[in-house]
This record gives sequence, C-alpha cells and structure tokens, in this order.
Amino acid sequence: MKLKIAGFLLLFLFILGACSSAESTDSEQTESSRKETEKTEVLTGNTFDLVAEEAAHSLNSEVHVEAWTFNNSVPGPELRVKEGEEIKINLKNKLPDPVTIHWHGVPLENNMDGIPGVTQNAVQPGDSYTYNFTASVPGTYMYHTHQDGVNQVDKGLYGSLIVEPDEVSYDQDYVMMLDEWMSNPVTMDMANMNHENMSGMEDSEESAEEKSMADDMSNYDIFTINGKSGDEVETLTVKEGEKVRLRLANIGFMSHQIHLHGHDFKVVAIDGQEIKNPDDIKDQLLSIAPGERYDIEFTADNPGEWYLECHGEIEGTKGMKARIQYENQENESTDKPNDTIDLPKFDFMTYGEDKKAAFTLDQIYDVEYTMNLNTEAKNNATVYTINRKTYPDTDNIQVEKGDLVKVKLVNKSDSEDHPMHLHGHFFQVLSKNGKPAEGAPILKDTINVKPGDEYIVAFKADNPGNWLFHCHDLHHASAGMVSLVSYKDYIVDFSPDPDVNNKPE
Ligand SMILES: [Cu+2]
Repeated sequence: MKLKIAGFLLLFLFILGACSSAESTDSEQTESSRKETEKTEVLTGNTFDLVAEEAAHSLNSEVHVEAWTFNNSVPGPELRVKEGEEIKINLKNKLPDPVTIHWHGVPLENNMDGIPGVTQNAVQPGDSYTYNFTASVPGTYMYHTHQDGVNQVDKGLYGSLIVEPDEVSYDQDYVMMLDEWMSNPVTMDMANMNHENMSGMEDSEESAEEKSMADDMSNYDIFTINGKSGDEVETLTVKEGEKVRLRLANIGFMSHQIHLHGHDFKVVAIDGQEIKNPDDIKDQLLSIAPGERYDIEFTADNPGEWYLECHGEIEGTKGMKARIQYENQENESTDKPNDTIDLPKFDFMTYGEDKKAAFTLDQIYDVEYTMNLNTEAKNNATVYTINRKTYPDTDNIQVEKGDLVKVKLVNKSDSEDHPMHLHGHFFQVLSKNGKPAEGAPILKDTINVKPGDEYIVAFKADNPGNWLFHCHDLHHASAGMVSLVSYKDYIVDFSPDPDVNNKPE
C-alpha cells in the first residue's frame, strides 16, 4: 500500500515536473519569438495582402495582451478603396487555428462572405485564400474573422474597410474602431483546461466556470479606440474651418455611448448608408451597438482641445476617450471629461428629413417572419434562442430572388441586448414598438434590439445565397443566436469539409 502511494506520488511529481517545464519552454519561446504590434497602416489601391498572425499588443502603458492580428496591428490595416472598384484581398493564415474574413456590411456575392461551413471552408494554418468583390456601395464597413468569432475577434482579428465615394465632401476623415478587452483574459484554451484538470477539477465544472466568466461582461474592463486605451489613444488633429468626418465602428460586444464635446454635428450615415438631410445636433449620446457604424461630420469651428468619449459608469468607460486637438492652437484647453453625466440619446427613428422610402409597413410582402430572441437555460448552460431554437437547428428564412421580406424582431430576454446583423443586404427600419419611423428612411445591416423592444424591418431579396442573420454579441451567437436567410435553389460552390473545424457562429 505504502509502495503504491509512493508510486502515485512519484508519478504525480513527474507529471508536475513535465507540466511546469513544458510551460516555461513555452513562455520563453513566446517572449523571444513573438513580435510587438505596430501602428495600424492605411492601405489604398485595389489589391491587399492580409496576414493573420500573433503579436504582443499594448492596450495602454500597463496592460499587454497576446493579440491575433492582421498584418501585425490592432486593428488590422485600414483598407481605403474607391466606389465601384474591383478589389482583391489575399489572406495568408499564420495562426495556429483556421480563420476566414467576413466583410461586415458589404453587399457582395455570397461565396465571398467568409462564413466557414456556409460559404467556404475555414482557411487552415499555413494556407491562403483570395477574396474578390466590387466595392459597390460607399460607406464605413468592417472586416473580421468569422471563424470562432467569440474568441478570434476578441483577440483583435479585425479592421476597417472604407469605400470612398466619387466625390468627397470633407477635409479630414478618421476611423475609430471601438472594442473591449480583459486585463485578465479568460480564454477557452484547451491546454489551460487540461492543466486545470490535473489539479483535480472536473471537466464539466471547469468549462462551465470558464464559460460563465467569459459571458460576464464585467470582465471586459478596458475599452479601446483603435486598439488603445486612455492616454495611448491617438489624438486627432484638425485645423480651424475644416470639415471633419469621424467613422465610429463598434467591433466589440458591448454598446458604447459616444459624446462629442464642443461641436454641433450631423449623423451623416449609419451602417454605411447615407442619411438624407441630417439635422445638426449637440450633446446627444450616440449609442453604438456591436456591429453598428455611425459616421458623423462637424465643422472645426471651436479652437481648443476637445474630448470624444464614452459615457457610463462602468470600469472600462474612462479609457475610451480621444482628444481632438486644433493645430496651432494657443489657448490652454479647458474641456474636461464628463463621462458620468446623463445626456439625451440620439434617435434614428425620428432623424433626418422624411423622404419617400422603398418600403412601408402596410404594403404587401412575399415573406413575413417573426424572430423571437430569448435567453434560456439548457443543460446547465445559458443558450440564446431564435424562436426557441439554437443554431444550427434554427429555422431558415426561406426566400426567392425578388421577394419582398418583412421581419419582426422581438427581444424577450430579461436584460440583454441583441444587436441583430444581416449579411449581404441592407434592411429598412419600418417601426419600433409599433410606432412607425418618422424621419429619413434608415437603412441598416445591424439593429440593436433591447429587452422588451420590437422592430419591424424590410428588405428585398436581391442577392442569392445563404446569409447569416445573427446576434453580433458573439457570445450570444456562439451560444445559438444565429439563423440563415436562405434562397431557394441556391447551390453553394464548395463542399463543406467535416474535418476542417468550421465554426461559423
Ligand atoms: Cu444577443
């Protein structure tokens, strides 16, 4: 018996030793071979190379994370193309996991949408893949991996795609990508889980605990603008008299309430779609949900240094601030952050001038569909459901080319927003909680449905394929809240490979 115990003890010590030595080699390697991220580049033209690779990234002077990047920066390169240009992007995967690129908001051909298992097979480590499409609609878009997005996007695998119109009406143009990070990252890392298991924790306990930690949004304690937080956020410089366009794009999993100080501004586009005759507004918060983009314009007519900042009471908020600095400014700035005060929220349901819209509430539609979005407990885990089902068992919205489609989105969850994103199409927002939209027609690809709210949207089925319609809080998507708009008779041009670990949600 004693011998047996000694044997076990030896075995245990041996495993412990093997474990810790493997770990130290790993971390030494990490330190010596991993590079640091560089500044995000702006790339123009029509052909781009994007390399998915690992790099060490500093969120601020204290917090450094292991990021997954495109071209060694977070965000990846800002791609600027001209309206109507045919563009080509070569993706090379140098990461240990498969990846794809989804062109968020861009209306393109279905086989270029970058959805593993739905429009292509995930691009394996060491492999390459080429995307090409026409940048037909000017506006602010994003690109990001759509493979295991809840983990991969969270690590920094994203960037912006700006389709510039033929005629540009502004002097300065800045993109600001909003995101959240954890100073103590919780990952679903297999090696980590095995290690934990050795210390006697049950597999199921461990994964349940990790899952609930990852779901708990309070772990996201650092908010970033273009990958940086606090003093590290780049200052925007403007000259007096200039017309400035800011493109605010939320790639994170939380909504952010953005306040521009010191200036009247117009919301000129939402989700890449221009708004007709926008009014000047001031001191209103733009609530920007995951997946949404807001383009604002203002005239630099108030010299000084001004904040553009996130409002709210939670931990990460204070780091999400950019300074807008006038060139050759002589006076000391007197602007102060006021991120905890409450301000009225911008409402796109009543904004802009009422112009004849493509769709109305009472016209006849070929397809009408209701999506009840909910949170449920299944097998000790929280799942996110559409009509009580989770992906891939959710019902497809079946359409034929040319169909006019009306969708009612209802959030039945108690406390969580569901920013629902449709691929390949823009929809028009017709009503909110039974009240018809009043201002300019609002076209979007992402709509944030808050608990208890109901929106009706409409679109024309004019782009054949299989298109995801899913929650862009990717925690919710990965836990079921995904469905497909599926065109009858559409045949995919690839064979889904069961061995490549396609993870579309
Ligand atoms: Cu959701």
